[in-house]
Amino acid sequence: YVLKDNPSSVDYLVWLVQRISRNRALTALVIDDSNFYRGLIGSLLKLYGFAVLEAADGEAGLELIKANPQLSLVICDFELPGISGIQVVRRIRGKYARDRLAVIGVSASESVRGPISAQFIKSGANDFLHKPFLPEELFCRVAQNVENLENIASLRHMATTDPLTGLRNRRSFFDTAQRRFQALGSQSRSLAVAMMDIDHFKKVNDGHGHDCGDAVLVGVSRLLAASLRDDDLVARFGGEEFCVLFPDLDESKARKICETLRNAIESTTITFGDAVIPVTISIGLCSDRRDSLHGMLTQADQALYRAKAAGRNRVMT
Ligand code: GH3
Ligand code: MG
Ligand code: MG
Ligand code: MG
Ligand code: MG
Repeated sequence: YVLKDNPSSVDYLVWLVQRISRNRALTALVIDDSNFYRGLIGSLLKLYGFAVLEAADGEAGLELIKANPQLSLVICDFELPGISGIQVVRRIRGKYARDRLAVIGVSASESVRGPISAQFIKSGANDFLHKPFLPEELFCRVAQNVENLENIASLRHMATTDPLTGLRNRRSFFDTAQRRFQALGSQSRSLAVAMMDIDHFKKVNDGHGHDCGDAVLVGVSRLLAASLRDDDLVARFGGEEFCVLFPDLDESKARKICETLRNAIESTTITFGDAVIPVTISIGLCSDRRDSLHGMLTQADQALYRAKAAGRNRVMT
């Protein structure tokens, strides 16, 4: 992705705009007390395809950040009425990481130019731009920073998502479930975990081919994702194994939900070409919160083993 030869500035900008805004409209916030610069930066960003929000002081800027979680970029002036640009950046970083929201500091103070850029960056800004600047300079900084965010977001997605089913992968399940488990601390709220495994899945692969097996995995995943509450955490744990964390469900409620899931999967027909594939799952459930998350998963796995041994297509605790 390097432009050949020596492109004109206009070509370069058009190329960059196409790259960074290929997925969605990006939103930027300009915090500057100077009407001139706020208007200039805002209109340049609009020209490059950004939706732009503006604030004339730090507190107003922080309010807009809170109200607009889709923000990708903040351009923040150094000298502001009320809290300084540096304080704004520190407050932003208390809540939003550098790899989720890019901040570019700007300042016109010539005499302390070096220290201000360093101060901004040490406080958590991703970059710095000195005023006055050429439009092209602004855009190169913006493009570089937004592109970094997008690359990180796409790596994060790949690291946490199972590519076949779109469900969370095992790593993401452990990270998130562990955080949820710890957040419960000594509260008496209930929690259940279920391990689920498709029955005789090998027969699907052997009888209809691997692509058909994949289609079954996708079908079962869709059904799982659609049947669960927003707060439930579902993941593809491995091959044809899935795992669910149910917050605030005691054993009898969790058992009912698992029974409904098991029944829904048994009743659904998954077709592949002309073949109709019967699918059932076995579920092992643990709702004993005294243990660690790992301990709960081990117990759920043992219950799953018992469900298999007892004839499959059933829920066991
Ligand atoms: P059981 O009821 O005891 O669970 O029997 P099973 O056949 O479901 O279990 P087994 O562990 O013997 O086989 C699981 C199979 O799942 C073996 C493996 O090739 C297949 N598998 C794992 N991942 C994938 C995948 O991503 N796609 C497909 N098509 N098959 C997969
Ligand atoms: Mg100012
Ligand atoms: Mg097995
Ligand atoms: Mg299986
Ligand atoms: Mg298995």
